[in-house]
Amino acid sequence: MSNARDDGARQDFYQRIDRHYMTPLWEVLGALVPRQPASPLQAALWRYADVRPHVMEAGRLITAAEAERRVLIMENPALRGNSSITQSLYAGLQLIMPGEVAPAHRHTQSALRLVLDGEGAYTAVDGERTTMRRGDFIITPAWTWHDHGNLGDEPVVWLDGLDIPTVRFFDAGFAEHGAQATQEASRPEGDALARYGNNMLPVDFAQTAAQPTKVFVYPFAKTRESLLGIARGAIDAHLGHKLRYVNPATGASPMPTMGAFAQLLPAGFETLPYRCTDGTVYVCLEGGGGADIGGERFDFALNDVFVVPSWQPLRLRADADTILFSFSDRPIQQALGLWREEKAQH
Ligand code: GTQ
Repeated sequence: MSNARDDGARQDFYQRIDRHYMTPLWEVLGALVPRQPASPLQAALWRYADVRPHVMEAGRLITAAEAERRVLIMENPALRGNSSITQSLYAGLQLIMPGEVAPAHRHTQSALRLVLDGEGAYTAVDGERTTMRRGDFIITPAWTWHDHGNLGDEPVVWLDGLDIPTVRFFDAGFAEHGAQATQEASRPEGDALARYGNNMLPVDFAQTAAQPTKVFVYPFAKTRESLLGIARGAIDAHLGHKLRYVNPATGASPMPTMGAFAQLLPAGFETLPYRCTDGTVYVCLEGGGGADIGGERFDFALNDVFVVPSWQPLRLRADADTILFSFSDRPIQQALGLWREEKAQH
């Protein structure tokens, strides 16, 4: 039993141990070991129509070369100043103007790109270029050289997703600049996809489970074809028609720290409430509709980005045939045995 005298004695005790950089567990145990996740994140949506003018204004204020990467970071409203959209993930909108180059570098952070707006840009990964088309999912795994350029005549914008907060958590960030701004092409465009991404592998190829895939572009045309194909069959009441991107050599996620997904929701479809422990970033690639995130409602249209915190019940509604891309830290949680999901029955 606690009384006033005990409280005084305890406060005095806390102050004395504070000088030794110690603090009592019993005051914080409930928060440290919660009964279920209580994410500090806020659900949020970035309307592309609202933010695009700001992205374009950045294009007039600074060159890609000066910025190295001309990106407007999307920060979770509850994590301002942290460059984080979830606890483990970073997201931003990158702009590259015609004729510009974002110079070659590499880092221990892994990156994914989802092409949103404009044509004519490319990303080069370890000596191979890929033309960036809308909806393409492109990866630059940890420590791979990468640069971007725009050979076309219109601004190109894509979503960057990186594991920056994860790598920062481990204090394991390293980076290097390339000797040249633009990588020398050592393989023709399409080489990696032909070797590793077409249900075949080089005869002498061996890969360990943790290695990222050699496939670094997942063309939207293929993703779309798969989604439309499975949509002829039964639909999942919680997820719609949903697939995950994989390393085709292992079935694991393309990169060890970030998982990526694509789902099709037919016009008029509404999902049953679903929650999972991976805070997730969604992007609307086709159609539009609504997201109910823990009772908070958002409407989304083309290229809008929204974030769903860990363990918040999510309901999605499609007003037209809708394709959503999403990414999260699910592969980390699964590797650690932490990941959980829950499917409500109504
Ligand atoms: O394209 O390499 O949004 O290094 C943040 C850091 C993009 C990139 C970002 C990066 C990059």
